[in-house]
Amino acid sequence: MEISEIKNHLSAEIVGEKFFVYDEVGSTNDVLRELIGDGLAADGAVVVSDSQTVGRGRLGRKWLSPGGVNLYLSALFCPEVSLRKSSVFTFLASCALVEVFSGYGVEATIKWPNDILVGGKKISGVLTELGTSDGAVDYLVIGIGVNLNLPEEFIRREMEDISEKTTSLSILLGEEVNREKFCAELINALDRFYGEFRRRGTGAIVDMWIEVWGFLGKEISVDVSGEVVSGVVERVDANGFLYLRTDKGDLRKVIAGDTVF
Ligand code: BT5
Repeated sequence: MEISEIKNHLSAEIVGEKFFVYDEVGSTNDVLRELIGDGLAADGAVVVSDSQTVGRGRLGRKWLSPGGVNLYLSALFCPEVSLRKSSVFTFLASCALVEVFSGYGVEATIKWPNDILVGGKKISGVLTELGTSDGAVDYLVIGIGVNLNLPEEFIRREMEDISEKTTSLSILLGEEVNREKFCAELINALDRFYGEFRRRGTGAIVDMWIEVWGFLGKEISVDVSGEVVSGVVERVDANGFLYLRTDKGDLRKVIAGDTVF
């Protein structure tokens, strides 16, 4: 990825003010954490890599990260936010992604908590990791993987078990995507939503997210550590926790899990 080409499209204030571009890393989240440890990364710092050898998802899952085709980005946020509310930053990234996809005429949807789908197929995922001390948030590292020019053949050949559930922007558009431009657009969108958070707090991000997510008042099923909880989404609180009314009439609070369809 060409750093100068990314900069050409940047209009962000804080996010991407400092950024680091690599050809290959283990995981951009780890590189950013090392830079933080070395005192080289401040609020808004961004790490981008052309490929990742050990890209990861949540709960030790793998994120397939072939070189030269996709976007692997980690952004550092040092907000005043409590531990309880930190998952709102996953929402912030999801809103930014949906907005950028819509600029390409692609209607993306959010699968709670961290997947971005188009036509039911995963195109992007968000991995939020925290740095804490004494129970308080020092920083958040938001890792984002986006399938940009991932070819159909790669998906068929290398992603057998999930090939039916995976897509990329180039497949949807039928043409190559300029990765640098997309990267800058995503940084710009993250910056705008971060500005919104700083002005109006987590509640504003949750409200926007609820709107984009679109499942308030609808029934969903969530896998919570192996137990599937189904119910109508009665509300989403300011921490981003879901409240599901089950058919037995109980109200179940869901903090973490995976949506199942
Ligand atoms: C995620 O986890 O979706 C978060 C992915 C975050 C990746 C970024 S890349 C930059 C930064 N550096 C990192 O090391 N990670 C972040 P999760 O919800 O746990 O989903 C993981 C699952 O998605 C896997 O188990 C596969 O089923 C599927 N998957 C793996 N690679 C994929 C890909 N390239 N495209 C679509 N689905 C994929």
